[in-house]
This record gives sequence, structure tokens and C-alpha cells, in this order.
Amino acid sequence: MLGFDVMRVAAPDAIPLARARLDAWLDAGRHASMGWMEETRERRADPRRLWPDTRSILLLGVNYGPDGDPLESLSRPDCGTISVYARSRDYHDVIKGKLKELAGFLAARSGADVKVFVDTAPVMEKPLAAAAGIGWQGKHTVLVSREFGNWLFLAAIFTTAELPPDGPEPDRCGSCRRCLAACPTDAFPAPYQLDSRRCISYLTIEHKGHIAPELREKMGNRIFGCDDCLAVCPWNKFARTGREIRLVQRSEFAAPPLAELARLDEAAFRARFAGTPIKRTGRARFIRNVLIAIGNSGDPALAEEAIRLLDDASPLVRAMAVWAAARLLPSGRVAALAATRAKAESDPDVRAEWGRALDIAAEAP
Ligand code: B12
Ligand code: SF4
Ligand code: SF4
Repeated sequence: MLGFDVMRVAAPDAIPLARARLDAWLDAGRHASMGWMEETRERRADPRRLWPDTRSILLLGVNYGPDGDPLESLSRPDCGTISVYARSRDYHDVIKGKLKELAGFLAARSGADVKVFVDTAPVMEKPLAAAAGIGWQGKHTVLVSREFGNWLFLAAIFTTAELPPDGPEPDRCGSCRRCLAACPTDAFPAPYQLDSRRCISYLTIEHKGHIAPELREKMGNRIFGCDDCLAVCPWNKFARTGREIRLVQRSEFAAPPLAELARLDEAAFRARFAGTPIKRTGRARFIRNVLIAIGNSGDPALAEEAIRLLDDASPLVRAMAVWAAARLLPSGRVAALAATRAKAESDPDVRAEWGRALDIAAEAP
């Protein structure tokens, strides 16, 4: 199947509940700053709105199962934890190529029109994949497969060809709640509902601004994405290591030392993460995340990295450098640093961060 691990078919009208559920999610603001989810609401909720000629949808899955425990580095506070999907080449690039090849084959054989989608298009891939029987949406909302556990990337081919649809897969979560309990930030207001505003995956990848102080500590050393709710799922006992060579995890991304990451300038950041999903977030957001992990490390040796970044050109970085330094340094040192820098700081958010750091220092024993 051209490198896809699973392929099944859904009818374009197979997700009648999706509309109301998407509306409820958006109306509650659970998409946070992802305005594109709101802008594409109409087309996203109904495949027939996206392309009225669609007669069938092929749903495809690529197994990216890790070859070890993806949460292992969480217990190494001097290192960062990068989620499994970002430890290799960008899956969008890899899957798009495969999809086009498969769609070309389908078009040539059937004479039908085709359109390919992976992740970024307004397509509700999870409910469609569940309707096609690839798996079911677990209580963490991710699609779980009996064959591959939680580690499937999803993609879709819309076509004008009439293909017989496959049946849906029933919900196999039962009374389990492991994923809900594992979430470090309590991002699930209820089973099957995720509030992106609290999700570390959203905060570290999509969120462009400062991360709320009350969530920083809970992030631990997760610097890009989060796999906690996926990794604890009992259905992973059936998972296998992914076969796609271009999605093999790079060992240097398994537990990268925070001190090394904190020293990446713009050029070094781009060179290190070329071709991976991390490059798309840009250096400032990434170093912001690294500084939160440094602040959570409890390792005074890392305070020097934070102090150096107090002079960074990006206010996003400077603000988290203040927070990290304040968490690792004795209160007298924080006050001394603030005395020389806080007044000279031009950015109001960074000044506010200095204010908070001084408050914390004042309360310290
Ligand atoms: C926006 C988005 C995010 C957002 C929001 C996530 C979310 N759950 O919506 C953020 C940035 C947080 C995110 C994070 C991640 N994402 Co993402 N994301 C997407 C995207 C672009 C859209 C998802 C969407 O439509 N959300 C809107 C909500 C309303 O839809 P929903 O999650 O399906 O919600 C359903 C449930 O709430 C359900 N529901 C509501 N009430 C009830 C009640 C009952 C009883 C039941 C049964 C169901 C139910 O109905 C809703 C509609 O079906 C998709 C790609 C795509 N085009 O589909 C990738 C996608 C979902 N992401 C993916 C991945 C891998 C991740 C991460 C694992 C990455 C990481 N390691 O950090 C995390 C997982 C976090 C999590 N627990 O969801 C994969 C998931 C693959 C899979 N096997 O399911 C996708 C499909 C990308 C891909 N092409 O492979 N993501
Ligand atoms: S990805 Fe992490 S933060 Fe987001 S819902 Fe899952 S466990 Fe919670
Ligand atoms: S951890 Fe349990 S509740 Fe969560 S998706 Fe897996 S089986 Fe369902």
C-alpha cells in the first residue's frame, strides 16, 4: 500500500455528530489561538462542504510506533523531552509524497478525480478514520488502533469514485481512564474533550505568546509536544515499531541536553532542526520552552544559561529567562540582577516577569 500501514473507506456523510461537537468545542474557546480552526468551521465539519463532488473518502494511517519508552527522558531534568512525532523528519512531507503517489494510481485506474489531505486541511481526520474503522477516538480524543495502539498518523484522499464504505470501529476504552489521569495539566474537562488552552502540545508548538505562569511548572521538561496521554494507553501493548525509514526517530532527539539547546542561535537552530516539525515553530518559541524546562530542572548549574539569555533579542526568550533564573538562583542574586536590568527593559511583559520574580524572591526564606 505504498508505505501506508492501513487504508479504509468512509462515506462523506459518515460523521453526522461531528458538526455539533466541533461547534461546541469552538464555542467554548477550546481551540485557544488556533483561529484557523474557527475560520474553516463550515468546511471542516462536513466533507461535502469542502468538496461537493466527493463520493468516497479513503482514510490512511502510517505507523510511527516508537522503539522504546517515549516518556523515559521525563525523569532526566537536565534533558528535554521531545514528542515522538517530532523526533524524525516532518511527517507532512513524508506522507504527502506517498499520498500523491497513491492518489495518482487511483485516478489512473478509475478515471475519478482525487484530492489529498494530511493534517493541515480542514478535514476532521479522527472521526472520519473512526467511521472507516481504522480505530476509535479514545477518551484523550486521539484515534486508537487495535493493531498500532496510539501511534498512527492519519491522512485522507477524497475521490469522486464510488467505493464501498467500511464499517466503524466501536469504542474500546471501557472503564479505563488512564490517559485522563496522566495529563500533567488537567487538559481534559471531561472524557473525549480536550481544552487546547491547557494542553502542553498546544502550548509548546502552536502558542505564540507567553505561557501562563500557573502552567509552566506542570510542563516539566516537555519542550516540544507531549505524549503522556498517548503513551499510558494499554492498547499500546499491540503497537509495533514504525517501518517507514524516513520517520525513524533520531537518537539525538531522544533526550537532548538543555544546556546545549539553550545555546542555539538562529542559524544553529535552523541547521539542527532542518526538515523536522520543530523548525516550523522557530527559535524564539523553542528556546522559550527550553527555558521553562531549565526553570523546572532544579539544577543551579543551568542558571548560567538562563542568565545569558536575559540579553536575548526576543522578548519571549527574555521573559522565560527571567522566570528560569528566578527559579534557580538565590533570592539575593535575583534582586541584584533585577536592579540592573528590570528598569532598562523596554518590553512590558518582560518587565512584568521581573516584577513576579522579585515577588517570589521576597517570599523566599
Ligand atoms: C487541532 C489539532 C490539535 C490541537 C487540538 C487537539 C484536539 N484534540 O482537537 C492540539 C495542538 C492540542 C493537538 C495536539 C496533538 N495532536 Co493534533 N491535530 C489537530 C488537527 C489539526 C485537528 C483536530 C480537530 O479537528 N480538533 C477539533 C475537535 C473538536 O475534534 P476532535 O478532537 O476529533 O474532537 C472530537 C471529540 O471531542 C469527540 N467527542 C466529543 N464529545 C464526545 C463524546 C463521546 C461519547 C465521544 C465518543 C466523542 C466525543 O467529538 C469530536 C469530534 O469528533 C488534527 C488534524 C486534522 N486535520 O484532523 C491533528 C491530529 C489530531 N493531531 C495529531 C497528533 C499526533 C497530536 C499529538 C499527539 C501531538 C503531540 N505528540 O504533541 C497531540 C495530542 C493531544 C491530544 N490529546 O489530542 C494526529 C492524531 C493521530 C491520531 N492517531 O489520532 C492528527 C490527526 C494529525 C495527523 N494527521 O496525524 N492537535
Ligand atoms: S498531550 Fe499532554 S498535555 Fe495534552 S492532553 Fe495529552 S497529556 Fe495532556
Ligand atoms: S488510556 Fe484508556 S481511556 Fe485512554 S484512550 Fe487508552 S483505553 Fe481509552
